[in-house]
Amino acid sequence: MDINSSDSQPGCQPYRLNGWVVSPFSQKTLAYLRYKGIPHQQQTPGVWRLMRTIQQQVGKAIMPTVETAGGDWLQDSSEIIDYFEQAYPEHSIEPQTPKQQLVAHLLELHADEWLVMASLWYRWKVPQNRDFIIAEFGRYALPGMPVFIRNLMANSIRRTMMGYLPRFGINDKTQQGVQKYCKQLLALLEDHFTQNKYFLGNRPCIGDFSFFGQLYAHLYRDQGSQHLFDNTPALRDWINRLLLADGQEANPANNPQYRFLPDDEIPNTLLPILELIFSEQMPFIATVVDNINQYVANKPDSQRVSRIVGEGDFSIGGVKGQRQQFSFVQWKLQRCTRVWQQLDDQQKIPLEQWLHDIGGEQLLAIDIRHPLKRQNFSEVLA
Ligand SMILES: N[C@@H](CCC(=O)N[C@@H](CS)C(=O)NCC(=O)O)C(=O)O
Repeated sequence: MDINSSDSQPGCQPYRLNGWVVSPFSQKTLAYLRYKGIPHQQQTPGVWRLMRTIQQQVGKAIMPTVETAGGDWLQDSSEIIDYFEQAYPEHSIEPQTPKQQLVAHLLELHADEWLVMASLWYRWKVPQNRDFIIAEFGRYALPGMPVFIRNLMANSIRRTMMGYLPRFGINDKTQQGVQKYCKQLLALLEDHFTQNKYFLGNRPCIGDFSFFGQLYAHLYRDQGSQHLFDNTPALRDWINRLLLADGQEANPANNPQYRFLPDDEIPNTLLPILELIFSEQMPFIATVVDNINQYVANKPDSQRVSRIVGEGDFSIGGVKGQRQQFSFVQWKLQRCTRVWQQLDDQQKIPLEQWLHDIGGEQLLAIDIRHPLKRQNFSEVLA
């Protein structure tokens, strides 16, 4: 059993994943565990477990978290997946060649930190979702409680979430842009998955799991946005492939069949998606990095930067807005920039040339002066 149906009973599995079916980062992590065939048990934490045990262990009431049989806790979907990639290196989801590695992490950055705007808008602003999502949240937060109490709780979560939307730059003005962007992206994904099994060939990369989390947990599952997938059969097949994965593709006996594309190839159908990332998301990320640089310049003795370093201009679907700058985004960006930092000068040249060719040179110009690292479940200056 898994979080897509109901709780599994505590058993003797080495890892326990705490997360809700409606949570994109939980679905990202769960899809990964399923695909790799890593033994795990899923739990849907109620509000008490979230506010007490999980808060005590990782410092916030957040999902997903993973508990190991040894009593260690992991938090943040990317960090959790990194942990498992080390523990289970067979059939790695990390491509070994530079372009593919970079693209995998750009896709991760995009789904986790940008597509989330569409996920949030459709879930909380589309009226047809209201009753559905209140029932869902009530069921997971307060299992076993009467429906009217669940509804009270779920309504209060809904109000809180609606209050958060402007932080992400989602308001009456930008919502048009959010919808336009989302529809454009889904069309591009459809085009890609008509020709490719996963983003980079016959094996999913981290970007597949990040996109799956946002698309499945919110847009595909929520009643008010399901219609977006009416004309995307290939995208639906890709979702189902990751939803039903059972470790078989990652099984050593099947390894040769399930590989990334040879010769560091990036399918042409990914280029317009990368263009979308470079034209709208990357300029905003550059403002986040600038403000972190500024923050540390003003406070040279600080060990950490604040969670939100300011507010920056952005544009989505061609509509301009302002959104808060979460410093965490730089940590996610560093997962991209470290790809070429690890290369020697000779190896860097073709990668940089390729970025120029596809309009991504601004990525090279982003000046991360103060890298962040994760320590005790939060970001600190490295
Ligand atoms: N960067 C985190 C994000 C996790 C996240 O935002 N989780 C949401 C639910 S999908 C949550 O629990 N939010 C509550 C909070 O941030 O306090 C990850 O990748 O795991």
